[in-house]
Amino acid sequence: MTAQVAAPNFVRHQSLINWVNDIAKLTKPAKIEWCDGSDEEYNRLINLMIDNGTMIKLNDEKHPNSYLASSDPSDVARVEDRTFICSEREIDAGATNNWQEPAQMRTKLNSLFDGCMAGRTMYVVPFSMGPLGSHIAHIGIEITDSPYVVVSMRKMARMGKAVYDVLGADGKFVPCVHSVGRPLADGEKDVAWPCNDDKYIVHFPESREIWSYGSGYGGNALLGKKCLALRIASVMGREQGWLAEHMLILGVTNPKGEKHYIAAAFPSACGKTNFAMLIPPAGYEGWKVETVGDDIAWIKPSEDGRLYAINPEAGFFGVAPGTNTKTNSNCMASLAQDVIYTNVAVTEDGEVWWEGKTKETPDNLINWKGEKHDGREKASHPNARFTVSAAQCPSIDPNWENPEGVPISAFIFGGRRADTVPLISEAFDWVDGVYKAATMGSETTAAATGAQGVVRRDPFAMLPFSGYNMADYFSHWLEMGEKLEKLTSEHGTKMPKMFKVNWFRRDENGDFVWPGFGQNMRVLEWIINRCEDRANAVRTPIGLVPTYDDLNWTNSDFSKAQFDLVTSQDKNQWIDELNSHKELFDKLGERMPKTLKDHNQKLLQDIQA
Ligand code: SAT
Ligand code: MN
Repeated sequence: MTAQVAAPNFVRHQSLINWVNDIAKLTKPAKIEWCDGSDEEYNRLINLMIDNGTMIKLNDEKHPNSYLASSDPSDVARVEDRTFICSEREIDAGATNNWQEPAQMRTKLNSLFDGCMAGRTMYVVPFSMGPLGSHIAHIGIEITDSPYVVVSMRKMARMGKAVYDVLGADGKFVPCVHSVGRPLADGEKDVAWPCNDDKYIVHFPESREIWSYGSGYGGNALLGKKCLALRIASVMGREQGWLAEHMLILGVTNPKGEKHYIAAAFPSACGKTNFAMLIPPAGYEGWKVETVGDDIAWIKPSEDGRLYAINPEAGFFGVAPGTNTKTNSNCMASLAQDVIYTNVAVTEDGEVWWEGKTKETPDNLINWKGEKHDGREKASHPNARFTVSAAQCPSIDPNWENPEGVPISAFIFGGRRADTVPLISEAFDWVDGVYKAATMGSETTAAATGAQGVVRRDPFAMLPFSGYNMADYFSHWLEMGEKLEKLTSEHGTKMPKMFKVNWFRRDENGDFVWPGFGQNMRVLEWIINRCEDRANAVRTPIGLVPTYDDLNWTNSDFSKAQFDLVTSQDKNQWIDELNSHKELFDKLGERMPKTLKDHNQKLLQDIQA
């Protein structure tokens, strides 16, 4: 039997209603629920999940209104090898994306989704990426059979009834279909975290559709985030002349009250959330860092050549392990109440814990799999997460919901590299900046399934997130630069500067040398001063760099010898590095812009000279 429920009167969009009924016909849920984003709905779904064993309520004194969800041990991270970009032509997906012929993929999806919601409720979730009604926002409707997705979307996006007012009778939306892929037979009891070993995260860039099957976790299932705000939005941005980027946005104010906004790209689980919420260390009295976003930036050029950025999200889906009051006290304060945790550990009296939260491991700990913690395995999963509204962050920027966005003074590109890449370098110009971003490398983390700790090229930290050919993506950035150069020279405005950082250099014992976290302020200050044309830099073959004396070491015991270690440039390592950039460029094929290939050869000559 197929459920068919008349749409509630707050939905006036007939083709949306028809689409919902078509999906219901295909997926055959027991019930359809049109979500309104109310407290009543949120609490009801939370209670449903508590009854079903998906979640527990945490100690209300320690964690008011907060819950812990535990996923199936096989469903803990993004599945990049099961993520597909099904453009009409394979070349438009490019060498770094999985591609399948769209008609073939549709046949596959039709068979997967046929009856996949049997015995379950199908939720219709309206959401806006970006402030509701803003000219830069985009609306999505996610159909899902997971109540975990519904409650998470309410924190991560502007979700609820008001979205339909913006949409009206014929507004545009991105259709997103999600199922955990675990139909229930008549009378069958549900499992705590339904999912399917067979997973498909599919994007059709031309028709701007998203279909996700088999996973209930994070970026696989909360389709507004990586799927819409990065993969689909990157395609829109290329067509419409803007950028959808895997970047945090922060604002830095110096004691004189001058404020600069910076956007920074790092791969998943490389400290974006910590950097976005940085607390200036002792000696930086009068400085302030404020948070606009911690993961995604949509960036548009204005008529005078400046770039303006918004955070399309409304919440943080951050990595818990390693977070504590020392590494990120703003984040810890954001977690004071109303949090959904996933895959962290919990004490018997309902207090959450993860590796690095406190020095001592508490007694009576239950690990993320629900077993008594015996110290042999980690208590929380390395990709355990918190989901929380951004509005709860004490460092949230007063402009974080400004629909016009914030003006960007500089871009930072960073990766996790034990060697080769120095702490900080500034690009010679836009092309060199695009080159630095295009050739980013990083050791892989637990944010995605697969081998961990191996260096892979992750251009712009967008390797898993570009919805189109990476070579075309580089061209889009190069063209953006040409456009900005023209506009900024016409209007007397400034081009954003570009920098590359590496907080993760290690010594011969494998220990991190740079203390990171709040100490990154010293690098940030130099960056701001470079933007204001008042800091010194030395030219090296691979970029403009500060000397030890160019950074502010007030209240720091970081020595010149340590600085030399984290900023050293080894000629042979760099020859290998540049050759591996060339390998990436060769792999990206015929559409790879010649400008970047030539730049690679020029750098190779300079380093050998
Ligand atoms: O699981 S997510 O894709 O949302 C988080 C991440 O990998 O950055
Ligand atoms: Mn991310």
